[in-house]
Amino acid sequence: MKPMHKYLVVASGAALAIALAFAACQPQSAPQGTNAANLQDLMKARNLTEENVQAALKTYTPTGVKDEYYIFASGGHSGQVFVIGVPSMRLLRSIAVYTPEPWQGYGYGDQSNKILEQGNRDGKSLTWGDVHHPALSETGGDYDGQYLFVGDKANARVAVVDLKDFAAKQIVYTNLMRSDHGGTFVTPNTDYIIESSQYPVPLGGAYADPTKYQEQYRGVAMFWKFDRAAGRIAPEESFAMELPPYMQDLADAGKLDSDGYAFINSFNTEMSHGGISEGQPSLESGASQNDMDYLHVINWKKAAEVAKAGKTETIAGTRIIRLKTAIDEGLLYFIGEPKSPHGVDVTPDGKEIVVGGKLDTHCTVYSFEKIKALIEQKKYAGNDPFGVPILPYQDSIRGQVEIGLGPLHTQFDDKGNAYTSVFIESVVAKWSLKDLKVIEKIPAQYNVGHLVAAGGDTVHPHGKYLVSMNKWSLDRFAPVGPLLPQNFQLIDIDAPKMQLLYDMPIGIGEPHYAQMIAADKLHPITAYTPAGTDAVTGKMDPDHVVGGKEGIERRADGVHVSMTAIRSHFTPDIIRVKRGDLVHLHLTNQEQAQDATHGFAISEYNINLSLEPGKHENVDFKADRAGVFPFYCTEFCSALHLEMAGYLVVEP
Ligand code: K7E
Ligand code: CUA
Repeated sequence: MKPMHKYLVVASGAALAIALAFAACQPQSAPQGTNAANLQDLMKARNLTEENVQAALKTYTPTGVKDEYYIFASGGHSGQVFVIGVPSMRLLRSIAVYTPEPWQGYGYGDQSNKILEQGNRDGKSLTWGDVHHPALSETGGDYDGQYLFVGDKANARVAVVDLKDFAAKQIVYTNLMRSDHGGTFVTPNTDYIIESSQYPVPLGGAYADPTKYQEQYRGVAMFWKFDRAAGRIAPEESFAMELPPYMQDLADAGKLDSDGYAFINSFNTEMSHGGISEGQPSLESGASQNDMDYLHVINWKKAAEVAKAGKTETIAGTRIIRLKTAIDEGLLYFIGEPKSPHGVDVTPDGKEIVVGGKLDTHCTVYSFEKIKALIEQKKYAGNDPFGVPILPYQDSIRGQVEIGLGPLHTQFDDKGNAYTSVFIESVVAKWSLKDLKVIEKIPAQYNVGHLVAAGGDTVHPHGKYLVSMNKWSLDRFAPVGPLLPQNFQLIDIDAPKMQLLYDMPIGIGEPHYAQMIAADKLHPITAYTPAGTDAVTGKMDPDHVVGGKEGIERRADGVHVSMTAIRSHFTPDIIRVKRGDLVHLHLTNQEQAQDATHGFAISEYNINLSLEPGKHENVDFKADRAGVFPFYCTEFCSALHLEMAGYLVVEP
């Protein structure tokens, strides 16, 4: 037997050709499957081309070797975020945000229940979210690896995830909107997190018939103030801006030259509101009549001053700059954008804004310098029906790029190139920012939505890798019934020609946008220290349990069980209560060793906690049925893991 590693060790990049040639010289035995004696036989047996092998060598990550980048991908209607390693495309973990998730114990203990409860709008328990646009916190326009913000389109909420422990810490919302889409996007130093509404509703949750759409429905741009020291959004320091009832879409914050500004797309400037069965055009056709919609240009820095000066009203608990004030103070301008635009992306130098028109074949490149000059000269082409000044379109743009059918979203590399997803054509188009010409297209399988490149929306994009986040996978994977996974395709963008490297099915939700960050920017903890820490506050939980101080105590408010977990037992391991007792369980994992996580589940009580090393959890439940209920550790933590169990004994 010829040892395989002889070829694999040398086979990288240009060395591959040599390795292959060498392999070809070896005597041909009759190889089958992975028993093949040499590389070429293996390729033959598995029907692989030289390009396939090259792609494999660019992504294969041996055991123990870590990925160079992390992707934080929105989880769509799973309500989660997926963390994926690049270039291996291995799923590293999910982060529960808007949806209870038992593995993480999220939504099954008091600490995480409190976070989910923050997102219960009007007291209504919401157990899912539609995550579209995650945003990493930035310092000076670069990812700093500290926080991740996550928007929920379905219920107009924004969540904060701490990247120290990859866990959700806060959910906020404003009653000014009921759905969002232009969220979340951060300003270059994460002063504000932008969230803009998608489907206009009457401000503050009031009732108004859809026939009163133009008079009473409104869009909103929300600027959530981030308190970095606290690691939380400060709702009381946040403010909103009223917008006309166009359907605001994606947003992006200006940077460098355009720092202080925000850009938001819109469609449906026709103000169509549906009503197919009431003799009105459907939204689909009603919203697609005009050749131009409006790019919203917002001076958020000035708006923050206006809000600080108190020129706001408070509606449904949120300070809002009314539309008239926004116009009078010079905070809001429109520019035409063709046609039914979707993505808006500021270039790495902050000088230009790229807009993709879903029903157009172009990307339009706006010049911030020109926009600023037009605003200063008050050179308007007119006003919209609400009085918002419209800047002349031709004078605002540098030009257009003929991209193809259905350009959506754009990312950037370190060599002055832009990459635009082209939905209808199912390709990724690489084009030159300098001369606005398409350089190359690579097919995507299929219907590409967002793209993500390494640092692709920062002031210092890395190039290297790009992932095409495709909506349909069709024939790419082994069939799994009518509901198919999405398809993430990893593309090498450093090669002279773009090369497809890997297809990764996502069978848990529909990702939209993602962020790709260099792994060395992240410094996650391995344990909560000291043991007894509340994972949400980061402080010692007042009810934490020290070894030797365990016990069961009947108090006025119920039975308090103070329990510890350590390999491989719970103390106490028999909990005796009476039927009808309210039980307050306080449980500390005493471990500090990496990966020494214990779980805690009680049969038929819908409880499953995840106790990572050092974590403390509290959970209240009513012992409402008499009987004997086993509890056990749900993480295979040691050789005696099965013995890590006990009984909840509920006397009749
Ligand atoms: Cu899916 Cu950014 Cu919500 Cu486009 S959006 S694809
Ligand atoms: Cu602890 Cu299994």
